[in-house]
Amino acid sequence: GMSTHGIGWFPAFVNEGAFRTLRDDWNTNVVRLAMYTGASEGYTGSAMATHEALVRKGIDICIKLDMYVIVDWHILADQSPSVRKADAIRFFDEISREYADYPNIVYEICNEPNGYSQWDNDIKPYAEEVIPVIRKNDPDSVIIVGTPTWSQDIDKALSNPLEFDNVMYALHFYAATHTDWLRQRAQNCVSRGLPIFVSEFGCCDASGNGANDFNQTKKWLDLLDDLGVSYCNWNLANKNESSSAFKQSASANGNWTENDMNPSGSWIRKWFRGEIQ
Ligand code: IDC
Repeated sequence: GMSTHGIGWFPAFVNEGAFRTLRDDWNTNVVRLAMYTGASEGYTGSAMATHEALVRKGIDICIKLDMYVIVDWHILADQSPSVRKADAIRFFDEISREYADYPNIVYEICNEPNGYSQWDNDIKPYAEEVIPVIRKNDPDSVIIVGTPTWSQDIDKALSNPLEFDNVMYALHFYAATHTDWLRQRAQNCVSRGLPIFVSEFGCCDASGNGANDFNQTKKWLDLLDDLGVSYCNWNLANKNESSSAFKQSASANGNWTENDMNPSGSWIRKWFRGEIQ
């Protein structure tokens, strides 16, 4: 599937025409709704309710279109998910209560812990507080948990896993930055039974910009297909950066043509359609 950019910055891309095109023309079955959760990233004051309303709008569209939807608590600038833990608990309690009857929803409770945020003493305890809140309302939905170092250190989760069912761990890669060594880690962890979900990857470098490396992207996606691991591409927007699927001139409303797409958007659409061997 595709991941949105921050829905607070690119709200127009949360619409039925766009998601329908992703389903029918891009051959995808999941949309990830990225809601940034740092105050410095716009999740503050009255904007919080606005962004949460956009999440609900995106979920409703995915339910209507019979697609999966990943509700991504997109922690990034805050480094540790503990910073907004109280809001996370309130938000996931509300969403899981409202949508308990819909198997479409996948919860992603912390996009990319980074910096000082470590697994054993920070991310795992956060997950141990947030997961029961969701489980109380929605007993068996899939919950994705981010891992240290911008969701690269899945090995930390392998050494000290969570004791809940239906939990998966996030592995994120940017193809021009993360190559053989991180693929090796993915392979090792999966072979040892760790359930992983690549809820975000880019064809370019980790800045979200710079040159695409489709050769490395293909190595990654071939491996993930072999392992049976799902993935979402960053990002569904028309920002002036190479990871944005669309040119700034493109509309947000779907029915896109080649002319609307950046190289990454064009490549990833072909990949999803099985047109790249
Ligand atoms: C990037 C966006 C960029 C934005 C920046 C800061 O592409 O437009 O200015 O965030 O908010 C991630 C993050 C994701 C990043 C992306 C590229 O999950 O939010 O988006 N990236 O840097 N992890 C690794 C790379």
